[in-house]
Amino acid sequence: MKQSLSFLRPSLIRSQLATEIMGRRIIYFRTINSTNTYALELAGKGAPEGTVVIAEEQTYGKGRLGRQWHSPPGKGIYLSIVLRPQVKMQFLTHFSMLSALAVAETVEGLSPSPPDIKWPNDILLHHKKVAGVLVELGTENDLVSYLIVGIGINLLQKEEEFPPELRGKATSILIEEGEVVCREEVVVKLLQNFDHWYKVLLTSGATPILERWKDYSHHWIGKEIKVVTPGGEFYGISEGIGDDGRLLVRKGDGELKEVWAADIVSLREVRR
Ligand code: BT5
Repeated sequence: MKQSLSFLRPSLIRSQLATEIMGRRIIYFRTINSTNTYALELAGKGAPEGTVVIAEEQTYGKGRLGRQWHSPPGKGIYLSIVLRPQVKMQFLTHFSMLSALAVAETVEGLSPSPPDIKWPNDILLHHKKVAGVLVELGTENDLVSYLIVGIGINLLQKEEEFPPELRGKATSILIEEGEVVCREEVVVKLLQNFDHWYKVLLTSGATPILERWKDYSHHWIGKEIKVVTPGGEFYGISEGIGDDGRLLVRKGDGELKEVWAADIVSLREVRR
C-alpha cells in the first residue's frame, strides 16, 4: 500500500467504495470530540442508514463503560456508522460481533500475522490491542431504532506516540508490520467488509457470522481467563460463545457462567 498523503479525502473514499449501504453519505471532520457522539445526534435527527462520520482526530474518543479512546491526528481511523436494523434488543450482540469481524478481516488484510478477536470486540495483534469497537444505540419500545457502530483502528502510531499507560498493551500496524499504510484504502476496505457482513446478517442470520468469528478467537477459547464484570471478577476456562453472543465460562467448581458484559483477560496477561 502507498503512503497516506496527509488528510483523508472523503470524495476519493466515496468514489472507490463498492458498497450498497455503508458510506452512502460520508461526513468528515478534521477534529471532533467523538464521531460516535456526532453520529448519535445525526441518527436522532433521522440520518439514513449507512451514514458514516469520520475524523482525522478525536479530542474525546470514547471507549466502552466511560473509558477513552486515544485518537491522535492522522494516525488511525476513527469512524462511526449509522445503522437502522429492525431488530429487538436481544439481537444487539450480533451487530457487535459483525463489527469486530469486519474490523478483524480488515486488519488481516494489512498484516501477515492473523489478528485475534478478544470477546466482546477487541482486535489484537500479537496480544496487543490494535482496534476497538463501541456500539451505542437509540431505542423505541423494545425495538432498536438506530445503532451507532464506532470503530477505531491504530495504523501509523509509533510506540512512543502512545501514552505511557497504553505502551506494551496497544499497538499499530506500523509497529507490528513496519508498514505505512494508506488510511483511505483501509477505510474503503473496512466499509466494504462491513457492508458484506451486514447484508449476511440481515439475509442469513447470525450463524455465518458466529462461525467466522470463531476463526479469529481460538487463541483464547479453551484457555483460562479472568472475567471482570461491574459486579466483580472470577476465573474460569473460556468455552466460547453462545448463539446469542454470550461468553460461556466454566468455573473451577464446574458451574457454567454466561456473561453478557465484561472484560476478559487471558491468564497469560494475568501472570505477566
Ligand atoms: C473500545 O473500548 O475499545 C472501543 C473503542 C472505540 C473507538 C471508536 S473511534 C471512533 C468512534 N468514536 C468514538 O468516540 N469511539 C469510537 P474499550 O474496550 O472500553 O477499550 C478502551 C480501553 O482501550 C482504554 O481504557 C485503554 O485502556 C485502551 N485504549 C485507549 N485508546 C487506545 C488505542 N488507541 N489503542 C489501543 N488501546 C487503547
